[in-house]
Amino acid sequence: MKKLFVIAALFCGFTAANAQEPTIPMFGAPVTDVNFDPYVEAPKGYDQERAGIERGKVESIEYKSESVGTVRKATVYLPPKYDANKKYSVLYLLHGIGGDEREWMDDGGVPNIIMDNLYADGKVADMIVVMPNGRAAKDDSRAGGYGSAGAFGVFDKDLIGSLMPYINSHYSVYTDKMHTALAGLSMGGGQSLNFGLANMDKFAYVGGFSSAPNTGRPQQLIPDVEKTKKENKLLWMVCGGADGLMSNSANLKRFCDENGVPCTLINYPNEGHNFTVWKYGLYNFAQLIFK
Ligand code: FER
Repeated sequence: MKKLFVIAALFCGFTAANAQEPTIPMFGAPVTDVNFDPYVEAPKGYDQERAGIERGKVESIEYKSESVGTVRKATVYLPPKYDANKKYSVLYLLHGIGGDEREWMDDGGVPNIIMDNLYADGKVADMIVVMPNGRAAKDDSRAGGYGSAGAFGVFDKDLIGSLMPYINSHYSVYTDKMHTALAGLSMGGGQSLNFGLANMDKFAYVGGFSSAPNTGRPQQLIPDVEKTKKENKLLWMVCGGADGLMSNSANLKRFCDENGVPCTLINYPNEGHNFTVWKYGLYNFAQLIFK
């Protein structure tokens, strides 16, 4: 089995040393047997640093993880003029198999720039963005690669049991589900769908960007259609049209359409498994939550 992983990793162009998301090839024809939602181009410059606007602040935090048994790191974006006398919503934003708590910031996700621009244009609710390390293991370094898929699977214990309580007690935030969102890219997209839909009392808004094969089967994600319809406020996905992982998102979208569960899946035209799609995901998802 381990051998299979290694072969798959090599085939996908993934090595631990380069520590970035794997190149995902497209197998067979693109997925078309699903109702995609319309792709609307993001405005030019949405991901470029804009002169003359207020900027938020990015900081690194450390918290004690009960489930992992170590002190773990996370990255936090605070919006311009973050004010401890006000209260903010929280978006937890997860990374992929090749990343860690710095991936969005260091590998081209520019979440701070996207959020600064959205704030400047008055397009988002007041929120902070928390970027955890979703590899819930004692060694949570990027070198884990595909071998750490299991650690991604148990991150919910750390997120809900330790990180969220830390954030709730160290920042001026609302703690209820209507002010808490979970989204991520690739492995982080799968985690968001898995953990977000399994914990609708904690997360009302769930986003999956190019979700990976760790994504649960639709019937596992939505075992009770009526409950999901009632308790989830946003189920939003995007994936590149040339990304071999599209079926993970398409399977869920198809199930939702068949069962009357509101759900969005945007097919980013001709795009692969990369930050072009993930930046677009953040830009759009951030505008839809907490409103
Ligand atoms: C896989 C292909 C891709 C897989 C995970 C990924 C666990 C993750 C990709 C990413 O996070 O970018 O078969 O299996």
